[in-house]
Amino acid sequence: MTNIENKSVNAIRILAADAIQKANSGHPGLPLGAAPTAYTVWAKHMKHNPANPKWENRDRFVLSGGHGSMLLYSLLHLFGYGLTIDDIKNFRQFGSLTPGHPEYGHTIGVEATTGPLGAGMAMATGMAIAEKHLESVFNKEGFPVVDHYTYVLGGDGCMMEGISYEAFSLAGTLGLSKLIVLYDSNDISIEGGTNIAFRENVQKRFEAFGFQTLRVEDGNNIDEISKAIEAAKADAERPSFIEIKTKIGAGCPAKEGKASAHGEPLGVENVAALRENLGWESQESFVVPQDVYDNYSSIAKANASYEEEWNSLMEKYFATYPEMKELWDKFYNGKDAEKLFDNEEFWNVVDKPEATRNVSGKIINIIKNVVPNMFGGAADLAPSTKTYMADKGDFSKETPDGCNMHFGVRELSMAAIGNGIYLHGGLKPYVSTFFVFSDYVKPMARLSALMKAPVTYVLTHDSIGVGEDGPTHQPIEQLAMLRAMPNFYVWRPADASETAAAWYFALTKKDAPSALVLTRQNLPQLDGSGKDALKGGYILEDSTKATPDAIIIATGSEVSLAVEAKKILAGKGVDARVVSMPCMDLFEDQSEEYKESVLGSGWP
Ligand SMILES: Cc1ncc(C[n+]2csc(CCOP(=O)(O)OP(=O)(O)O)c2C)c(N)n1
Ligand SMILES: [Mg+2]
Repeated sequence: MTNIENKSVNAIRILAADAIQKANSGHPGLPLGAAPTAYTVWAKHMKHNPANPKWENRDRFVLSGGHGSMLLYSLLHLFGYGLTIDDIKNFRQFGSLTPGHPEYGHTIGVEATTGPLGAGMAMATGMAIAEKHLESVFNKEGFPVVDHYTYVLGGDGCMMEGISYEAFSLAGTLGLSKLIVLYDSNDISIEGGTNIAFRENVQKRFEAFGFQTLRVEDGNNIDEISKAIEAAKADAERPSFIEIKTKIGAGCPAKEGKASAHGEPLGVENVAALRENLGWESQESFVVPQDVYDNYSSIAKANASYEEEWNSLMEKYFATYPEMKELWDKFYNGKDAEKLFDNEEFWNVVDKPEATRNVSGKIINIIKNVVPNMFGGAADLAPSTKTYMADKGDFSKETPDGCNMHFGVRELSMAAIGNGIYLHGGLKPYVSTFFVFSDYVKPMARLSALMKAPVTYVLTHDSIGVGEDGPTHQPIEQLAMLRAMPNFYVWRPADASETAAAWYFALTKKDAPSALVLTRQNLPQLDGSGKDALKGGYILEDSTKATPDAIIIATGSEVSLAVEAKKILAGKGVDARVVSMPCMDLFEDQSEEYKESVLGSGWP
């Protein structure tokens, strides 16, 4: 390690320690311990261009241990991603660009919102899946236009969480050789040494998943870390796992190796001792020597050339294969889904009683012909959830061009992988399971909502009509749970055209996920249903009076019952209106005027 490299690594540590001290809150242990790893990846391996953080072929980096956010913010500042030193000073302050945990869409350069441990591991797996699929769609002899790595860094917590087991079992099966997992292995988590709760051989576990396993004994040795990354990149068959032995809070004498370094400021004296121990030249907080800035900016400049090379490759590629230009635009800026609005077949797939899961299955098989980048599947339930796209192939290690994902029985990581596929860009992901198992999905659906990621959740076997499986398979509180989630659009369509509306909305909504809650049992096709459903709620059958005697609001399988109830009430002199409300969240978004026209006003 050269002197300037050493100083550049220490700059990450000092900025993290200073910011956490100023905020009097945060997690210094990870940034201090993992600074050499992060520097090695970002400065020596990653192809990224701070001047264009959205460059499609950049290497991705996900900080799965989101509590170590200051590690990422230091890198984004030093590499010139636009985070200023004032942003660093505002760490953890309300409204700042440097929130407690990294937030996608809020801070430029953050590839995924992380904080729930392990989630980043699964989202990175999703990114690597997207990369592998897109490689097979676009790459031609001599034109590796999709060709990048996905790095993910996390600690003991990320390794303990079940979601990472799920995701990496799949990653090994799929041979995601561009996925590189960096394990900040410091044997410490919040309550103390990890041996109080975690003694398994993580290396052997990854070996069993089908990963190449590597180990770096000294987490301060950037040459060794770099060698391991070289080996990871060289394996074209398997994803790689690099365990890097580090000390939590490295460099701070009183804190190094101790659980107390994990989640509290080092303390003013210890920050001073850190400076002293690292031989840091400035005693003043937030001061980074010019030669360190220069080192980072020269690396960033050199990196920009990767994108320039790629741009000229793309130019030749599009000139050689003009049809691929059209396809690329469809994948990356596609407006194909909007065309479904005028597609008669899409809006009228059946004219007899039918389960909405079956209707959805037919609709998916229309969508796949119009929207070429549909990519998704189920957690081993596609025959029941009707999510299989006929003739679109199965995505596998051997057939990466397939568009049907087999997630295996792994609902939690399926949802996170769906997020990762979306975050990568280029694909429209959907995921599916039984509605009752949305309990297994929910924490990652929450991340979709937070990240404004339009992932579609197809959740079938709604409500009490699920058959003979019994209470374990009967969703009761799930609807209320999902409806309570902000920025998450829950659809419960009543028939085929409302199911089409739900899909249309899900595919065209740019900044929120949707769930389609679908029946196993047949539902009649209603008169008067259709595109009005795109308002979330509408009058399906009105009363003859300007002010109805009653309004019956129903959703999904109960709408046809409401229509029957209206008839019975009419016989008893009650003139009722029936409102179908397939998506309460979307109805909420409508104007007050519209809402009043449906629900009336001035009710006692
Ligand atoms: C799902 C989830 N559970 C619990 C937490 C709270 N938490 C934050 S960090 C942490 C311990 C993490 O240990 P490790 O990954 O080893 O990080 P280190 O202490 O080495 O920085 C826990 C339990 C969380 N963020 N997410
Ligand atoms: Mg740890």
